[in-house]
Amino acid sequence: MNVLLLSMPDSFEHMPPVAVRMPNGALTSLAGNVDEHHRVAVADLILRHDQVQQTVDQLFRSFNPDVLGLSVMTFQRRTAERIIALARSLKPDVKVVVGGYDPSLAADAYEGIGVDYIVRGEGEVTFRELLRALEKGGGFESIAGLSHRADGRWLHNPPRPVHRLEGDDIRLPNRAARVLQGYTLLGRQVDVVETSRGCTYDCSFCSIIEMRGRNFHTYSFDRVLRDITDARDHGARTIFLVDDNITLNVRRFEELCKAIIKAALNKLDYFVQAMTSPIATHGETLAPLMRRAGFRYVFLGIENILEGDLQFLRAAAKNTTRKKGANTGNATLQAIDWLHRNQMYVVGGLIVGSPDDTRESIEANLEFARGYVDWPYIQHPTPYPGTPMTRQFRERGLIANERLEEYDGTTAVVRTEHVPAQEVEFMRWKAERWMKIRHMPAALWHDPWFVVRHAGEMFAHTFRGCTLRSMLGLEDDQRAFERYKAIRQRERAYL
Ligand code: B12
Ligand code: SF4
Repeated sequence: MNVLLLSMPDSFEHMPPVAVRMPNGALTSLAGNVDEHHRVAVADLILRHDQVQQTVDQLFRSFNPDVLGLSVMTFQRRTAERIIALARSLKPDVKVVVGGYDPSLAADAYEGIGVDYIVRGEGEVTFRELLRALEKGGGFESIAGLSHRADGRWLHNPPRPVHRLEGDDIRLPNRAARVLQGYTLLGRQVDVVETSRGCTYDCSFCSIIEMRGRNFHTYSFDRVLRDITDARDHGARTIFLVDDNITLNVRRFEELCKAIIKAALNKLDYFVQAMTSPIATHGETLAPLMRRAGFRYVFLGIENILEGDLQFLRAAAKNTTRKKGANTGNATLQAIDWLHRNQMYVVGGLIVGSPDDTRESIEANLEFARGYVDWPYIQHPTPYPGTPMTRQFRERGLIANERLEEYDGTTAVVRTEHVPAQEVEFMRWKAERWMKIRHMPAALWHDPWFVVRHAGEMFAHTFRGCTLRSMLGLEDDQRAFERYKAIRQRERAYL
């Protein structure tokens, strides 16, 4: 069968396509795990975000898919719906399959929009079995993790237990299946690699627990190194390790760094997401190893610098330093210090706009970001399907916006007890622009040619909505913010 797999074109404020176009790791993993006689094409629509309709049209003409698979996050649901309608108009009998976080956690929303199959949770084995059932013309009811229709009704088969990632059942991603090019992280070709799946924490804003429960499974180093090598052989110079929480097992992470160095794969740049606590506690040995292995950017899940907010986000435990088993305080500054001492950059993940936040508590977090992080990645709490936080916001009547296409993390869709949503977002937007500009010299030093060519566009993106008058302080920033909001509104209509 011909199988076309698409990821959505929607991006958000911290990932402007001019500088960041990241491949979707799920799709190449699915492509690597179907039976070999299928023809698979993977297209990340972020690479054609300004020509979505023409690209889908052209892919249908050239590839003539029997099966169309879409990977969808919640803020991309409306775009997915439109792509499905377009696909149906191009080929009415194409079988449409959806998977990823949104279809898994809000399966009901996909029942009436032209979808044939919903893959809930991990997809490799379920999708492989689905294609076999389609070829056989039956057997859908025995596929764990699949939702399908029978006699006009939707049936939701029992969930599939999470995979332990042992053995060769999940094969390497198939990067050769990609049909569009142009992945980049600040000018260097980027690819994604997994070394583990899962997390045992339960932060209230995170979808992971509802998606797969609290567990942690790892791939063997041999497989990870083969995967990195394959990414490099396909042109990658930067690798994003997309593990949910690689720092859960620090000893393993240190061994992984050593394995990367030993395999001479440390000429690549690495980008990873980490908790503050293990970096703070084990930074003395971990951080130098990370540096030697090639780590350049570390996304730190700081979440918030205030204890009350950390309690609400259920993120206090992962932000605490420990010595000999005893808690010794907030880990953030210590973690940042270890990373900076070892020449790594901190992407500061902060969340502002929790229910009890005041203007002062939001400002305290923004001030912290100004002082300590190299690249701000400040978001607002967003009520994604199935998270504990969503239930709390709903119970307290704080959800101000139900338009899911705006659930991108940088649009404030909830208000606090003290500050309206729009004002929370305004405060973040106003502060973050200048923090981002500060990182330009470091980016210029690393990738001069890219930055010289794209500095204008990057600057223009960061200051969208501003005019010379607003930059000179001759116009109220609120006006510039309104123009920025209007630009975002238009941009979201990808087709
Ligand atoms: C790495 C990552 C990123 C990376 C890379 C994204 C990319 N291009 O792949 C970056 C940093 C860029 C990113 C950004 C964002 N992310 Co993100 N990200 C993740 C993370 C940590 C891992 C995702 C991953 O690659 N896993 C590995 C792959 C193999 O697994 P997978 O994606 O789950 O896919 C499996 C199944 O879901 C299924 N599947 C997936 N798609 C499909 C399609 C079909 C057809 C089938 C059959 C099956 C299937 O099969 C796959 C293999 O088993 C998750 C989870 C987490 N713990 O936080 C969040 C997560 C996916 N991100 C999320 C969000 C919201 C975002 C942002 C909007 C904002 C933010 N919070 O940072 C932006 C938007 C990105 C954009 N387009 O602009 C949310 C999604 C919530 C939701 N309900 O939609 C998550 C769950 C985090 C959370 N907040 O809970 N993200
Ligand atoms: S530590 Fe990270 S992956 Fe784990 S639950 Fe919290 S936010 Fe999610």
